[in-house]
Amino acid sequence: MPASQPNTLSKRASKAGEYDVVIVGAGFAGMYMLHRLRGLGLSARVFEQGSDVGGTWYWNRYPGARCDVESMQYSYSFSDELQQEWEWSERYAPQPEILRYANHVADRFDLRSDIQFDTRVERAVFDERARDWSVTTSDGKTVRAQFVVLATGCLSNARMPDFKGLADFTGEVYHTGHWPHEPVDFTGKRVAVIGTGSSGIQSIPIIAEQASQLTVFQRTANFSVPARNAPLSAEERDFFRANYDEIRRMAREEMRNGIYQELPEKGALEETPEQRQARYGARWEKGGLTFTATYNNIALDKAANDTAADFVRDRIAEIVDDPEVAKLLQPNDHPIGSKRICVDTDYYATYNRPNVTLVDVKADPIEEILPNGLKAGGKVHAFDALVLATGFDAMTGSVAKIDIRGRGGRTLNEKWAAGPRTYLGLMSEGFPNLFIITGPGSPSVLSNMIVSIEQHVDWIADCLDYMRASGLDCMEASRAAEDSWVDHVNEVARDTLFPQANSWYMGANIPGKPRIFMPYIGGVGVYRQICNDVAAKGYEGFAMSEAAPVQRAAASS
Ligand code: NA7
Repeated sequence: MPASQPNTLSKRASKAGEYDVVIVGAGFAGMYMLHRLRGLGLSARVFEQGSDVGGTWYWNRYPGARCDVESMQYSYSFSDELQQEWEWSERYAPQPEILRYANHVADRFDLRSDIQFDTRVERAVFDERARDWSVTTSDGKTVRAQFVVLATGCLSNARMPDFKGLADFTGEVYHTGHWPHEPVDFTGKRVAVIGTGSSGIQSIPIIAEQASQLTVFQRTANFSVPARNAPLSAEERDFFRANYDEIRRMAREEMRNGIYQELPEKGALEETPEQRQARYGARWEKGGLTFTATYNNIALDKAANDTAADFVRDRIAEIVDDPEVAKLLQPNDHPIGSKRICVDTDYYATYNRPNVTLVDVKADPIEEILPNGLKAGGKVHAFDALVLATGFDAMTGSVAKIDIRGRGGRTLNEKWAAGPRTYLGLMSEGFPNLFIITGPGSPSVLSNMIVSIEQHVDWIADCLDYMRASGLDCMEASRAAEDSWVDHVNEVARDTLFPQANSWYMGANIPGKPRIFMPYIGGVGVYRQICNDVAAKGYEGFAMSEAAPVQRAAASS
């Protein structure tokens, strides 16, 4: 940095226990944030609760765990060497491979030396006089940082259900989001799975192959489409590698959800039933999340949505032999896509196996867990191992676990008691110098997470660079900007079918959680443009303040 340039940020590099930035979490967001900050010459410390990098891919080791976005796209784009050299094995890489990739990135960019593992951030308190944060970790230490970046992940706080008697179950208990590191072998065991979201739907076919008996307890049926997973051919890999520049650009700028795909030009009702059948059939055969992008109004128009939902319900009836079981598996309480659709391998066909039983716990709710099974609707089901595929306190759960105190000692949990409030999903008013990566109010979970992570990290890094160059040391979302952004997020969601589902997008899976549609549904391209415009207008909607003269002097000395 030239000597004349104000250097209000990097003053902290030299003092022990003081950093320009503390990053919470070493998943894909935290790792890339660290890499970018290093490139700016800023000092950063990452605290990670797990014993290694990978975030959600570190914790979610359940059988069959895969990303529902194709690997050639669910991967970093910031380094062309990285994207050219990494060999994804399958269309949807399995969790161990994604975790190996995360480890490769950590090693390749030498990130580990600035990451402290096995350490939870428990508290972060903003000091209004010093305009920095004091961050206390589970090892009892406190460090100071001018900025804190929450890279805590959207699906990182596994939700343990509060079933009566759960603690007294004498067999093995697993949560899909907290799976052991050692292989779990269900061979010859009677296994129960509670939950039929994505984690249940991915793991059930594999558990069914091992277990002597598998009982699936379903409260709500979910829509699932076949993954059509397969090894990637050299030609497929080469196509992406040769065209990555354009593919990534389109995913970022032109696709609503950051996934490169064919975009529909028509609404579902503009075509005849036969034409629709053919189009849905083609997408079904192709497999994957883009099924709900067969037409451009599936998320908007219930009648259009019904045509897609009926198509999937018909496929379920075709695949599942027992009509009663098929009926139970057919979702009928929410529009297709209003909960994240699942992407599976042989899920519905698994119910044709003689060792698999489906139990409807909507009709007969689980009353209690017994030492050797559970009781639902007065009936006892016996099993040796229990798998809880019961999901996450999504989007806000991991932030809420940290005692974050902003201006006037107000906690973020107090501020968010009626639902999260942010400006652009990046900052919350009253909490200066605190950034959230893929926070509520940004496209996050509605998108290819890596596309959204990279966009946020780049925006934050550019912002810190701008602040350094401008002699600024404090930044905060304004109340007015935040209010109007929250209104906009709600307004855009209201025009869609999404609020009709009791989804984790709405916080509806957690008893007592405010029912608010948390992600921004305007699409990643539109959202990126809004964020870029805000930055281009001198970070419009954010209040930024200059470093005190004494701090500037100390910093540049
Ligand atoms: P999800 O999608 O939240 O699924 C959780 C499942 O667990 C869902 O079927 C729930 O039924 C069920 N559940 C939760 N609590 C209970 C109780 N008490 N009794 C019965 N059933 C229960 O989590 P996943 O981990 O599968 O997937 C999360 C995301 O990860 C996924 O969308 C992908 O983006 C990746 P409910 O629907 O609430 O009736």
